[in-house]
Amino acid sequence: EQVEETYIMVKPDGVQRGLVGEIISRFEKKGFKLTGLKLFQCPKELAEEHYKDLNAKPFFPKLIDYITSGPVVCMAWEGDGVVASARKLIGSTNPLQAEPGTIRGDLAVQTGRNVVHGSDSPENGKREIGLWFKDGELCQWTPAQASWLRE
Ligand code: YYY
Ligand code: MG
Repeated sequence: EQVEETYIMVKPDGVQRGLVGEIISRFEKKGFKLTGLKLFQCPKELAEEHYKDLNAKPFFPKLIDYITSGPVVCMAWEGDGVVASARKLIGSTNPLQAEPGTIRGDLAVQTGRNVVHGSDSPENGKREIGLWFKDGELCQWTPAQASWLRE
């Protein structure tokens, strides 16, 4: 059985606002496994490929400017149901509609500055990890706490 994986990214506003540790710790504490992590200045072409499904939207140019406006923190996380669970931890796209307790609900106020990205399907999780990470940048390892998280 294939383990599910998701691509999570702290966007430039999250990095500038000093929220990197806070955001990583939400996924770490939940019990998912980190398999990739780097600080990265995203080139425009990669941002456009990542968000290609949105390229006809009126906000697309601003979205690309935003994502490339400073370093992002790229992460790969794996675990059972990690894609949907991470989306719940992140909260709604519009931070004003995101529930308290979620990352966007607690830490952001505008859709255009919503601090974090999470893949929306297992297929996109794989696709996005493949886009943002090179071979050799991901680690396969067994966390010491594994047997205390899952029976
Ligand atoms: O997956 P998620 O990030 O929650 O939302 P998407 O619908 O995939 O949109 C990606 C990204 O685009 C969103 O996080 C902010 C931006 N955006 C926007 O600036 N204005 C909108 N009306 C919708 C999305
Ligand atoms: Mg999305």
